Amino acid sequence: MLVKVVVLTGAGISAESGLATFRDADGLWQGHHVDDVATPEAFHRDPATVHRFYDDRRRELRSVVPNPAHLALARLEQVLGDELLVVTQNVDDLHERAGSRRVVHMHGELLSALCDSCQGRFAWDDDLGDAPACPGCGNDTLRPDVVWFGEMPYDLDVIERALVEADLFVAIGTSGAVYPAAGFVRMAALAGAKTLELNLDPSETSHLFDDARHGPAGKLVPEWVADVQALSR
Ligand code: BJW
Ligand code: ZN
Repeated sequence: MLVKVVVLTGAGISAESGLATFRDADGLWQGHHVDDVATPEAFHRDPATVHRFYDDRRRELRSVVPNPAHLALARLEQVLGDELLVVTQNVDDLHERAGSRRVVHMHGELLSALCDSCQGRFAWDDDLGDAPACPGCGNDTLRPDVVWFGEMPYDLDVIERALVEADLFVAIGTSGAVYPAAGFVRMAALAGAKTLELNLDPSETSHLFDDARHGPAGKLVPEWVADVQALSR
């Protein structure tokens, strides 16, 4: 029995790999709220601070590895193939490194740079704070290729099509505090999908899901994937 599944992941799935979430604990980066460093206004006001935030996180990626939750989703793709789409809000590359291939990064990627002059997007694994030249146009106008508040997330057309066709929507490790991702559960449910939340604790949108399991993703996701694998045999 193959079903169409859309999995939405957030910072919580990468927490056990050692990457900080946005809204747990004090939710601060060197005294800044995410809202202070993740807006176009913050970047124009203080580009050095915003570059430092992203350059630090890009460097940190080199020292972390996928955890059992990322690996379980890659195993699920082996079973479901094209019937699984992972939509991640995360800008890390841990899903890809775990082996997932059908991944959409709706909030962009740390390992990509976007040029404010020519709008080119370039694979990038170095710092951006030292004003490197854009490979496309030569200007020193590269910025992190991430989606800040007030900007349009990537690939919403692909995501919305998958949501209306889905039989099952699963949100993993996301607080449900940021739209449009926080609205995907309603969209999928309205189109007829069953919905499941896997999160450390109840999210802001927990009440909208048909079912919710609470605990660490590194335990819950492999258990859920094993359930799906058993049903698919
Ligand atoms: C664990 C765990 C473990 C911990 N195991 N779990 C409608 C209503 C109100 C406002 C709006 C609205 N529509 C749009 C807005 C405005 C705005 C918005 O949502 N504002 C809110 C603050 C209210 N949205 C936007 O501006 C978006 N753009 C937009 O809407 O464009 C126009 C549009 C209109 C209509 C349709 C479509 C488009 C853009 C949002 C961009 C967000 N950008 C950031 C930064 C990205 C780059 C970066 O990484 O720095 O994205 S902000 C930050 O939040 C980041 C994340 O992807 C995002 C979500 O955070 P996430 O992943 O949920 O993390 P946390 O920390 O919040 O939660 C972690 C969870 O994990 C917790 O629940 C823990 O319990 C759990 N956890 N350890 C399992 N081990
Ligand atoms: Zn350029």
